[in-house]
Amino acid sequence: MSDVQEFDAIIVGAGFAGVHQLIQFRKLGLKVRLLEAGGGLGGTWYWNTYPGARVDSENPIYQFSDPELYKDWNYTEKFPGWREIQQYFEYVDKKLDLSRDISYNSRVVSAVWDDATDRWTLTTEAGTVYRTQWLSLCTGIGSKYYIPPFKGLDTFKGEVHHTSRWPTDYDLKGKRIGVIGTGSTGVQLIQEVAPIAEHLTVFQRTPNLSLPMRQTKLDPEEEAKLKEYLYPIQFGRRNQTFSGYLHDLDMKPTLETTLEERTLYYEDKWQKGGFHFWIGSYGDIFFKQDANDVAYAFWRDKTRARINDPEMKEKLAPMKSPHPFGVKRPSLEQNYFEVYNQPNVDLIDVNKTPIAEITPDGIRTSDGIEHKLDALIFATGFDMVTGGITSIDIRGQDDVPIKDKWVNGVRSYLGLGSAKYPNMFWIYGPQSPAAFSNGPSTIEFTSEWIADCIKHCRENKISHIVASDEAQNAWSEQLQQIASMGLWLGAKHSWYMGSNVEGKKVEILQFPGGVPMYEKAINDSAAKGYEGWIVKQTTA
Ligand code: NA7
Repeated sequence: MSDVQEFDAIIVGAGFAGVHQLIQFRKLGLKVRLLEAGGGLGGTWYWNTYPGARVDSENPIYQFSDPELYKDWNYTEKFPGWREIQQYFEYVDKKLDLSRDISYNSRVVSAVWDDATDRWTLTTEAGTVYRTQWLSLCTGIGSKYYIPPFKGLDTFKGEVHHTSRWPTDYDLKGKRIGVIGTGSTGVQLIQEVAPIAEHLTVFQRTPNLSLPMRQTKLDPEEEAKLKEYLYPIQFGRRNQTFSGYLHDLDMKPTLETTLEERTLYYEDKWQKGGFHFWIGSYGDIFFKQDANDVAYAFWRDKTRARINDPEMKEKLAPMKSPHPFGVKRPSLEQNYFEVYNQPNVDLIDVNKTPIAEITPDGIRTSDGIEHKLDALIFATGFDMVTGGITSIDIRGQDDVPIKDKWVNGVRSYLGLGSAKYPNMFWIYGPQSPAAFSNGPSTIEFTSEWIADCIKHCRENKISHIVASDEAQNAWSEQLQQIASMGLWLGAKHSWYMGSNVEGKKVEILQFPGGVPMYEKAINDSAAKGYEGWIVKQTTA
């Protein structure tokens, strides 16, 4: 056992959550190690380097709220691209010397709990073994990429890439490119590929009800002034809005407004850009179909006006909504719809002509047409929300892998941990608000909650803490109950519901009650002496 490395706490994953958790654990004085599968910091932003990859959360709030960090950092754009976000992480690393506590290229493959010693044993792909009392999983919601099982995939002679494993030196210029998928990733990529490809063929299953981003350059001098008086207020507001943004849902019922009133209102949201029209607008679109229809009609008419060809209009922005607006994540676009006015771009609706097989030279659709390609790009997403956790062989008190436990549905208490897996927490994962919120908003207070919990345990000689079965059942039921009031099931394929991955249990994967309700729930549990958690007291 001599080459087992011992720590008080181990963090898995070095994105926003892992970095924040590392900072918190250092403050507690824990002997901590962060294990990261990639070769650098950034999590999502380390892996997703495909052309056009950028964040949909707007700044200044897509960064840590610590003034010591934001005072010397300036994003150049309201919605920065992947490279700039990587640079942000490099800046934070330099400032806080994070990397001395991080092992890169260390993919954790198993975590096994021992009740006798109250320790986790972790093993990496390379065979390195760690032991720790506390385990924080910061594996993110999109770390396990997904390629659907298409017939003939292995036969394709050209280049094949999934967007989250992008070779940054790969030149798409002058090639015949096929893109499968029009989620957030597909939309961003397609905008970049269309102007340089000889030909672009997009295979679409569900049109993306994408919203105008309205990208803006940020002026450092102007930002310096705002940092003085506005940033602190903005970072405070982050936790008070439904989705952790600066804008909030408006609970005025859509249909209690006059046509003039809501047209002006919608127009204002539309011009502001970003997610204003979605989660900064009338909130009843999430549970009332008639309200939703009104929002969809506004989106549809705006969008159709940008597309020339009538058939293309119908494919991209159909007269009848493909699903309730906003119950599937819209992307933010800059010129996405204009791309389809280009003569070198084709859009294949795979509902009408499904992909029959991938051939050595391209993709054959069910109508017998072979779409010839030099490169095939999968923008087909991820085993979202749960995949980062279930791809590790995690065994708790009953030795059952968590991935087996969750086959029939995720079980967690407070979206923080699961019964039978003591001293193991996660941030921004299943049954937390996760991507129903601006990442750093939820991440910061959750990470602080975990650090406070560990502090409480250490001060009270508690060697382990674990969710009770009753508490987690109640939490999971509450989650499904809130979700059942909404229109979520109206989208046939959606990672919000796990229905993007074949065979995955269909259920709401994230807490749909909003950031303030979530923060209150986790704080209430702590304030009531960690209600819903079972503790083991040490005798020493
Ligand atoms: P998404 O949003 O899951 O998008 C994946 C896309 O791939 C989507 O358009 C899917 O169609 C499409 N897809 C998946 N399987 C198939 C098959 N079998 N045939 C055709 N098309 C398919 O992943 P992204 O990477 O774009 O975004 C993930 C999140 O990361 C994003 O929302 C941000 O929060 C960050 P579908 O729409 O399911 O019909």
